Amino acid sequence: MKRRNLLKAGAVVGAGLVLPLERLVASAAATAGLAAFSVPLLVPPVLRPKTSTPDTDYYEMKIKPADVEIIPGTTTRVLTFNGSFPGPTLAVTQGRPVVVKQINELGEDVNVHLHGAFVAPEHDGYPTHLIPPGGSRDYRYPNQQRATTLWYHSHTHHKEAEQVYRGLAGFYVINDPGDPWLNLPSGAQDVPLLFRDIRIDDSNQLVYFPGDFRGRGTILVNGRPQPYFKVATRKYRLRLLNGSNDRGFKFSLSNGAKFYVIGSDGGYLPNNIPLSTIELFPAERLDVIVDFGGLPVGTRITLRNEFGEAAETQDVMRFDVDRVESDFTRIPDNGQLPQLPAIPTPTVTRDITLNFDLPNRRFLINGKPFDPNRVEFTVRKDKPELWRITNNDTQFGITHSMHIHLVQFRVVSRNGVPVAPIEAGWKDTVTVRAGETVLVNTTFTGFTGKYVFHCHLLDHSSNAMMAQIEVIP
Ligand SMILES: [Cu+2]
Repeated sequence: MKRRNLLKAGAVVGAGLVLPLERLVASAAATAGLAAFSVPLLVPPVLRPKTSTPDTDYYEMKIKPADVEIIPGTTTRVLTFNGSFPGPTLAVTQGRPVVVKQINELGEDVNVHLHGAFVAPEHDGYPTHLIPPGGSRDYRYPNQQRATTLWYHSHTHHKEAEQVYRGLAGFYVINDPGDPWLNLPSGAQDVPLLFRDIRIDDSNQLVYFPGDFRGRGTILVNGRPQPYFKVATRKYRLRLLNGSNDRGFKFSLSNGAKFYVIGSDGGYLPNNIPLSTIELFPAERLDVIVDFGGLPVGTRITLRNEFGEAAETQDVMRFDVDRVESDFTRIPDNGQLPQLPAIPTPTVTRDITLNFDLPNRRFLINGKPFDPNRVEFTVRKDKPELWRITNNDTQFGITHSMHIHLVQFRVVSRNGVPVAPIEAGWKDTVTVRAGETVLVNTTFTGFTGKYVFHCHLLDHSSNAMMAQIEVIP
């Protein structure tokens, strides 16, 4: 159902475009030439601070094009942070601020948004706060929020979809100094995995069309197509991020093993949730533990995508058990993870509608395209709000989502039914399928100013499906 919705979404967005057939054929040929699970998984490098003071770490990144190896033996022109595809991982400590200087060597305007972060508006990567070519900007991140996996990416006005598609995204992990007490898998067993799709042509170059969901038939994990990952007989903590513009994933493991989900977008869940399948829509993260303990060396387990439309999008990556190791880590149990506070009583209710504007081939929030000069809602700081978000695209069955900057919110219900535990924790992005009404409880704290909220199918957000709030004291 959801897959069909997404397929339809792709079809609808592409309605105004003619997709050259030869490129579709070339796309299939390029990946058909490479056997699945023939390249090793790469883990993005962890960036070191350039300098540190007693209370702040200073990082620096250059945003620049680079030629990287996606298909073995060939190079593909992508956009990068520091030449890395995806960008280097920032691993920071909760409560310790960092400043990231972003230097624009792209030749076009760009900016950087830290997705899921609690930041002042001038450091949020507001769509029109741009770094001109040759310029730079310092982004200050206080890291005063729960330990979790965030990600940074381009948020350039009208251009975020193409810039993220071409590579401008990376992990940002906030570690809690108290985490070692949990005895979770760590070090080489704590692995960020960015899943996304691309369309690649017969000269191994990325092809971008807005809404080209069906043409993006090659799945990358951390920038490599359908990689294998050698694992030991022990537990691994996998930080899953869907970095696709439009594609949703429904993951399962070919041996029927469970994912022990311990966190969502904004922090830990109150208990591990064992699940055989987990869905991950664009921009969402899940923090999961997978246990390879006790499996015979030589065991191969495929990470499957049950939403995939063909073998190339169904087989995502493979875990190859290649050595025996002892394991003293554990899956946190009841009472070991922080409990969720009660959802506060809202003081105001807001209605948000999402719909495709067929005559103009664009996507609207409350019937309007994004206008940086218009404030959709003026909200009071520290007052709990209820957002009632309705996806009206039943005619085309288009899935949307809602990402609200600055906050981590709580999803209350979907079509009147309380959400499952996996969605009941801290979230910054929620899927809203066609015809659904999702209730979200959110409180804007800490900062005042303008922040955007938008669908995180980036081919929609960059095509007008965005609006803004202004937080006032
Ligand atoms: Cu959308």
